[in-house]
Amino acid sequence: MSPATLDLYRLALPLVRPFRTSRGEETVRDVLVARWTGTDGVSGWAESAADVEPVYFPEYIDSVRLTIEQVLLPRLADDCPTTVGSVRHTVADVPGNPLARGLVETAVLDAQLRRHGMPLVDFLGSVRRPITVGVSVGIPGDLDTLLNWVGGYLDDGYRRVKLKIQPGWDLAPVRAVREAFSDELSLQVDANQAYTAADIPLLSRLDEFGLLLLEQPFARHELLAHAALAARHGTPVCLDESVLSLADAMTAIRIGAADVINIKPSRVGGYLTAVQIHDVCLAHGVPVFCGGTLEPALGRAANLALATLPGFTLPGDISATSRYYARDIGASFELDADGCLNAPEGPGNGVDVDLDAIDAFTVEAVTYRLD
Ligand code: NPG
Repeated sequence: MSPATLDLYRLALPLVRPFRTSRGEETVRDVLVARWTGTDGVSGWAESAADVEPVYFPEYIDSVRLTIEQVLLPRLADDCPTTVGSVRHTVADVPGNPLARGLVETAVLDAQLRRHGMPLVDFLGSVRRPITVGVSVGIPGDLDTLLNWVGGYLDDGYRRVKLKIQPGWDLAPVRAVREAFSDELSLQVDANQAYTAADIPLLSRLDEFGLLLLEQPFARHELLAHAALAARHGTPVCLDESVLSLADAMTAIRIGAADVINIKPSRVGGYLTAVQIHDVCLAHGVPVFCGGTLEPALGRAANLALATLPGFTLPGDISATSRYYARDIGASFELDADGCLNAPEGPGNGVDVDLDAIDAFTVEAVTYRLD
């Protein structure tokens, strides 16, 4: 038996179009990919949602790598895990760091499932079904460009549109999109924490546009401000960045800070916690949708599997590969005639990783041996 190994690849994937939010602009997506190979030689793959800098998550690519190297792997080396459950158990004493823990957990889970020939959907206790997906539209330079982009995405078959907003780019773009397209268009907005409680009167004016939801208007710790906004019973308030754990989700629901929760598995520490949050939300009648971070194939596939669970009643931020990438690290996902995507059918996340693409996009790689 050879020792288990963990390969970390830092990829730089060119985006087909710059993606701008209230937090900044990306033209290339840097993605940390992990390959866990167990002592039996079976590999599992996962992607991290970490960014280059801590602009969105408190963790970032280098901090995730260091946490794995200095904190998680030394713990795992003593008792080399073969299941996601044993990873969780072994690193249970590590507080926070959901992105680092989630990356390792998800790679080990993928290896575990591939070893047993089990698709992630089956492991999650769900059934494969077509997932209605939405598109997230970055902030363009002007309204005409926005209308062109939205029109193009609707022609592509997307059934729900999410507009990024920020102070100075809020009422006008939403009004323009509402006026240009049908009232039936499912529309939601995401502020990525760009407002403060003093903006509640302004944000209340979004009510007239019949939005599905307003996502994360305030800073992540401002749960009371979100609760105050939600108490108005206007546009439903959705939390994203505020929810880094199951406890965060439970607190938010308890104090009325979340009418909806965006579940991003990598943000909350992996798919097991994502399922727990889903279950709590379902029990409390809080709808959820699967969030996205411009995932390449691995994350996209696994998120589609997660989104088959029954509480995911809102379209996810899981668009077709071509929305972001001309070339991916696995087969592309394209919308079907109903504007849906399907999780692949194979074991684990179901993606056949294109090693040539990994090679082509890798800017840095490191291998750790657990012996
Ligand atoms: O379609 O994958 C997607 C992107 C959806 O807008 C989206 N993601 O704030 O939720 C967000 C945003 C994001 C992108 C967050 C990259 C973090 C990193």
